[in-house]
Amino acid sequence: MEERIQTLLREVQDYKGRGKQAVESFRLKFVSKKGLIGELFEELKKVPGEQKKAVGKVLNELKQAAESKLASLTAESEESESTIPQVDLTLPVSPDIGNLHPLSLTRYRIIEIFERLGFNVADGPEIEDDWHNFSALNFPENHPAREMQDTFFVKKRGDGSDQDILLRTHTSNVQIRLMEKQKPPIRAIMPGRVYRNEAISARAHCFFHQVEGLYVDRNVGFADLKQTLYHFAKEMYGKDIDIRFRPSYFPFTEPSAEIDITCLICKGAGCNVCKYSGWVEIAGSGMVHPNVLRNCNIDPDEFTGFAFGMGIERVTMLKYQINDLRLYSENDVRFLKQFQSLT
Ligand code: 2NM
Repeated sequence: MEERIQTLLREVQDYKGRGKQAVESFRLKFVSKKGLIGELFEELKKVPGEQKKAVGKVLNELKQAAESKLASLTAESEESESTIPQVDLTLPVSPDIGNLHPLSLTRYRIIEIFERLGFNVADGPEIEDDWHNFSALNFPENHPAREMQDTFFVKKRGDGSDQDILLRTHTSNVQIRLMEKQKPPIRAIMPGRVYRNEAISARAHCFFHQVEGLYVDRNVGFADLKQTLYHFAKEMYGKDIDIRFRPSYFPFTEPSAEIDITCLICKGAGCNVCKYSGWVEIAGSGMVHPNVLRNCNIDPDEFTGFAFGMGIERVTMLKYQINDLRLYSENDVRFLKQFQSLT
């Protein structure tokens, strides 16, 4: 019997199985009550008294050896299943990870510049009512921008609604919503998608993206508007560009101005992008019309404000010399990948 015990001890010590199943079959074979060691303990009862002590001693040693082997096999198999990852970490990383869309790159840059000037970022609905998209902004009832050819209507007045419901044509609706619910000082920019019913071409699309800005407080003047946009243009396009303000007209601002910078394509020498003027338009702006403030229950005798708006597509075109608006929405990877290093 002692010989059988020694053979089993060697078998236990040399056991090489790995993994959950091997550990379980080791337990069943040796350690469990009905296993080989259990059987030997049964036999021990029949061993004559004088030998019992010696045989019992080696049998107990075998039992302890089997139990500690089981413990180390169990620990080993748990470790290999939980902490050692089942992936090959030495494989090279795929170089084809994604990158930001150029319009996102520009939007993030614009937000960064204005946040440092103390502007918050505000958001609002793309499906809007006539009041927030047109009427509150001092658009006359018969203004051409309200016409069918420019605006996508979702629902016409009377069709279950007391006013037209439409896809916003600019992000100024967010300005109105902000002024309606928050009293000055207000200093925010509104990036977002806008919609206009236009035939798609290299220069026009039925949707595009804008960032508008609004600053309303006591004693906000045209000088504040000029300096803010002057700073923005230098940050966005570089210190060596020139900037000019040209008188213009918008229903929601008075006075209004359009802002030009030196053409980045020809550096002012004249090319087809700037139509040989040396200047390109980057934004519209103006002092918020008193009617607009009144429409939002802000007293124009106490508060004044400036507002501006620019197209993200246009800013991006100038910055990266992109000549066709359609590239932005075609998702051609050859185009998108060119912005990988800027992400
Ligand atoms: C522009 C140009 C000039 C503008 C004005 C307002 C508001 F709500 F304050 F009246 N929002 N946006 C504005 C002014 C937008 O985009 C070319």
